[in-house]
Amino acid sequence: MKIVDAKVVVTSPGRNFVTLQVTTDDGVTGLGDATLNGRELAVVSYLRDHVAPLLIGRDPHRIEDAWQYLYRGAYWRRGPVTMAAIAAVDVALWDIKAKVAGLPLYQLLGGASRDRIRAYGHANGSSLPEIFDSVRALQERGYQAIRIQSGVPGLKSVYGVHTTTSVDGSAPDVLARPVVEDWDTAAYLRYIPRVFEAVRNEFGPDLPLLHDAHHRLSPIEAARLGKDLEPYDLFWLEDCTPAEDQEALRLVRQHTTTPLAIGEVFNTVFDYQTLIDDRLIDYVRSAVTHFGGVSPMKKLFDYAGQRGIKSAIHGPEDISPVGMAAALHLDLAVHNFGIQEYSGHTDLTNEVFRHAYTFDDGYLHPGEAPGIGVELDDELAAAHPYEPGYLPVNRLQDGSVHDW
Ligand code: KDG
Ligand code: MG
Repeated sequence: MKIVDAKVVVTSPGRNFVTLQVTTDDGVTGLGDATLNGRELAVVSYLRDHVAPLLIGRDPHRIEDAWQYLYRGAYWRRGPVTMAAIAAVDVALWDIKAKVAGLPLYQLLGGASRDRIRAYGHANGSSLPEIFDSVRALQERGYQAIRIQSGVPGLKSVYGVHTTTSVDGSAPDVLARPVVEDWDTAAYLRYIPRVFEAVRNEFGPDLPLLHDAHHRLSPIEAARLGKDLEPYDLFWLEDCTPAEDQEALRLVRQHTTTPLAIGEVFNTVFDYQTLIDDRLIDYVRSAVTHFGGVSPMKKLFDYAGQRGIKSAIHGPEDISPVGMAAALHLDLAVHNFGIQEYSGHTDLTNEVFRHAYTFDDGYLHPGEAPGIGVELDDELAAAHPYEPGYLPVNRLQDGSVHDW
């Protein structure tokens, strides 16, 4: 069997998605997600100009060899663009292998370790009543674990949640530049424990609650937040310190028993080495789409599992249904599954990417279709072309740039 075509499809059914479609001489197709929010076209070029030509003529079954060829062979390894491109190839080849075998991918990863996959959803609001309504709306959709993001008095934006209006109220000039948001760490640290106290009082002790600090805190600030949140029994505090600094979490860990999660912007296992070896975290949060695909994610989970650390694959709406499907096959198969983030997609996105996975009663399942279980509607995808778009940027009150 040989690869005869590798096509990059960019579509925007509400937001941009980049998909690699690999076709074999037997007419089997495989899909991989390569969406890098706000930098999509860099990955398109990497795939189209530098990777697709190298795939033609290769045996699609040699997945590990293709991965090593693209990772080691390029010399310039790691980084989000490279690893998103490699991820798309890896997932597309797993999709082909599983389709040829006539099995859903999870069967090739060892088979199901569980019957269903617990998901968490995103609640947010700029006031407590808005947050409560948002939690109730998620509960009505079946969610049994919920991430809470809150506005902070004095700040105009709810941080870490995609917005379309700048802090000055103007609409974004999406063609030109990102919207600007505002931030005040001291105000945030004072306010967030009150939000979780109110949510616990409203919804009781049993509901698993999560919170994402989006890399905005210094180690000592994160340590204080972790301690202040202990009475509210969080499932985790996510991305509390800057992603580049593994040692930062050592200080946080020394001060709090609030569980810690990190990894959505990590690209390789080396970003986790100290964190896993020294048990500084409880959950690894990488996305299949940004970590080089199913192959390295499986290795990461096996490594993390040796230290009792669990999986929690990144799954916001900027991971396409292709990336989500790949995640769900891993979730079902690995023993040390923790939880799966799941925001869902618009109806139009679900039409462009028809998928076998399901969400019921707060639990996901990848379905039993051979492969990863996603089919791309090329015509509908083409009817919704790329639209320039950025994530927001964040500035402190003095005008300096802070992490978003
Ligand atoms: O593109 C950025 C998003 O993926 C990110 O903001 C989502 O932090 C996020 C999360 O935990 O889902
Ligand atoms: Mg996050």
